[in-house]
Amino acid sequence: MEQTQDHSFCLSKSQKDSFENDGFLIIDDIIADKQLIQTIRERIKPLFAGDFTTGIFPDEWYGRPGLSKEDITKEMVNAWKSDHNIARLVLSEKLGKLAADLMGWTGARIAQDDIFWKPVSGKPIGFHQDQPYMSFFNPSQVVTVWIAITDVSKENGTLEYALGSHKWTHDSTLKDQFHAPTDYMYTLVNAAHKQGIESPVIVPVETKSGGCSVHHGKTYHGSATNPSESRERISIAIHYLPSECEFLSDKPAGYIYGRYKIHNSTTMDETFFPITYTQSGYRSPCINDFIKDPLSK
Ligand SMILES: O=C(O)CCC(=O)C(=O)O
Repeated sequence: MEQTQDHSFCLSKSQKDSFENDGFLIIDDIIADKQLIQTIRERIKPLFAGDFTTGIFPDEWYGRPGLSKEDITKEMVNAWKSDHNIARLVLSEKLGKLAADLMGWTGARIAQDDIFWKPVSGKPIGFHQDQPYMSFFNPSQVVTVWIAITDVSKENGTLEYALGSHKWTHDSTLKDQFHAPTDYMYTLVNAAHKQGIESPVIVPVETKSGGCSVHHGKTYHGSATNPSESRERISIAIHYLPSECEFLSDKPAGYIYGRYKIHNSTTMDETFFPITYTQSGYRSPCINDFIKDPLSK
């Protein structure tokens, strides 16, 4: 099977300019391997039921059958460790190159992945910036590639961006609700007002499955309740750091990342934070094992 590698992939100047001006970029059909997207779509339900084919549990798992409310947006973090099909998407060189090229980095490293499974009538995700969630690293830069696993549009609660908000000068904090807030635009509207903007321009990501959007770590984004009576929405976000990134030595690394910080060291071990693309051609050697089907060994 194809491994979502495409070394010829290149962004145009107008795509780079759009990202620079708007804080995001939507690209249709980024994943040529439609079979992989379909396989991942079929794996979502078993994954959330706890079927981890590699034997490794994800780092976060909200939306467990029988334990969680049915109408929240289910979320799973670092499922690439739990399922080799997710790994084949998340550890793709092409997506790493896309992230690095848009940010002007020499390479890209996985911070974490994040599955969002928004059922029919599924509750919103509050507007936020990604950067404050990843403030444990040096250099402190983040970019996210968000891949549509189902077709996505306003009709099924797609991701929304506040145009140009990556250039706003007031950064958010983490004190507002992420899952199912009463008003999913609350943080955004406050931030816009501080910036002197009455009504921020909101752009929904509309693309078919296999398309993607990429957003800067400072771009405000969130998503509404799924208004559809029949169409769930599934997407996988991949948060990237620059390949040379290290932990800050003087700051606790937080709830998930702290588990992987080696004592008295700032090194980010490539087993947990693989480098998926560098201009020199280097990729973390462990990737080849992660993308193999463990059941076929
Ligand atoms: O898919 C969503 O609704 C939220 C996505 C998100 O927060 C992200 O990609 O950083």
